[in-house]
This record gives sequence, C-alpha cells and structure tokens, in this order.
Amino acid sequence: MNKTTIKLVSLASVSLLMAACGNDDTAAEADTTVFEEMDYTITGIEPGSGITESARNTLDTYDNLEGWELQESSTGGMMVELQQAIENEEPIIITGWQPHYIFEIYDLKILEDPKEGFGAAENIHTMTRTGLAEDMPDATAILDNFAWETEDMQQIVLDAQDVPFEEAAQTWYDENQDLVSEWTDGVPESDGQEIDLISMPWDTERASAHVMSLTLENHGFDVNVTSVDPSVLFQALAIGEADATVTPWLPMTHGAFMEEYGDDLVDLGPNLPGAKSGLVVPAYMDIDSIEDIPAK
Ligand code: PBE
Repeated sequence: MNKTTIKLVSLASVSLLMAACGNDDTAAEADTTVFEEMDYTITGIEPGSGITESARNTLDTYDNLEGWELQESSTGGMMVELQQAIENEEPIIITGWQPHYIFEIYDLKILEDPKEGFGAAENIHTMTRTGLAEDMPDATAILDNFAWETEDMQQIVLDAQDVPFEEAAQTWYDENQDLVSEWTDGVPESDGQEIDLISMPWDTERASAHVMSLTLENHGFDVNVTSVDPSVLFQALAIGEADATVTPWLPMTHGAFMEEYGDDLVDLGPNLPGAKSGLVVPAYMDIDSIEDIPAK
C-alpha cells in the first residue's frame, strides 16, 4: 500500500465515523435523554377517571410503550406539573382532553393515536334514570333537547379561569338565549318540581351541569347538583338515586361503566359531539404520534 492509498482509507474511515455520529444519531441520543429525564412516566389524573382507564389501555396497546408508567395523581396536580414543565421548557406527556382551557393558554399537541388506545372522537351524552320520562316528561324533554358545541363549553371553562364557575356559566347562558330557548321551546314550565342532576368533578362537567341547572331552574324546576366519580355516577343513575346527567363521555372514556350499568339507565344520546382525549405534549417536543415514543 502506498501513502496515497493509506490516506484515502483513513479519510474514508473518518467520514464513516462522521456519519455514525451524524445528525440522526445525535437526535436519537437527545431523544433518549429527553425520555430518561421524564423517567419514562406519563403524568395522569385521578385513578377513578375514564381517561386513566384509556391511558392504561393505551400502555397495553402500543409495544413501544413497554416499560412506561402512568403516574396517577389529581387533575390539579397534573396541571401544576404541566405548567412547571412549560415554564422550564422541559419534556412532559400528560393525559389530556378537549375541550380544555390548557389548549387556549399553551401551545400543545394531542399525539396521533393510530391504534385508537383512547378511541376515536368521543361524544358527551345525556342520560337519565329508568322511568324519568314517565315521572318528569317535561324535564326529560329539556334534557333530551340539550345540544351544544365544543366552543360553547370551552368558553365557559376558559372564562372560569378568571371568574367563579357560576358566573362564567351565567354569562354564557345570558349570551346564548337563542340556543337555550331551543331546548325549552314548547315545554310547560314547572311549579317547583325537584330534580337531582349528577355530575363529575372536572371543569368540562361543571360547565355542562351549571348550564343545565340554569336552564331547568329558569323553567321552574328545583335543581340539585351532586358531583361524584364516574363509577358512583353510573351506580346512582342505575339504582335511581339520581335523575339525570349530562356528563358521560362515550364510546370509550366511560365505556366500561356503560357496559356494566347501561341496561339499567336511559341514554338520551350525545349533547356535545367531537370531544377528544389522548396523550398531550407541549408543541416544543419532537414527537407527533404515540408511536414516536421510544420504549424504555
Ligand atoms: N375527563 C373529563 C373525565 C371525563 C371528563 C376526561 C377527565 C374522565 O376521564 O372520566
């Protein structure tokens, strides 16, 4: 081998070496660090929520989520962790849902979910106990007419960041009398009949329960609202302890409860189409799909 050849060979090895340490590899290294930093943990909410069930289902569905853990906590705790991560531009993956105010105040993305671990789009349903239509046909008619859009709910939830929930719901209610009157049109006013609504302790559900409560109260009903975990809500409706709800997410989020209690309650169908839940990350994170998350 003469000197020239040797030089060529070593140049070739240098460039091979460069390729090995090139962009792709650096990115892969950086990515792993990012997920190590997160301790391969998804930040979740209350153990009794439907989305926690969907997240567990998602961990089982995707091979690449092998070794990942779901940290169950509270919605408030998750919001604090999200805020802190964003302030420090740190990586975080949360279990998120829409409508939600976080999508208005932060730049976030819902990761694509090709295997539908969280289901496709969800609808929020109105349900009553068995027999409510016979006992309270007028209230049931209003409940059955109740229909609004993601933007409506989102407006209340966002507004409620600055003012009490009651006030945010009242503002929406006052500004949307045209829509509200479509729900009550032709229904006789009540002379103080009592009705027990049952709801769940999340902002989206507080918004809808408040709006339904205002609607029924302004139509002469005496409304009582109780907020409980999804499992208790379904049980209460099934045994007739509560009259109605405007809060379950189907087919996925509360699907397991529906399977268990669906025969013992009445589903009046969706009141809000196109809700969504999934894994949510800040826009600065370099992943777009659940499939982009590396295994531990
Ligand atoms: N959520 C909000 C609830 C229902 C509405 C998605 C957090 C849940 O997961 O049960």
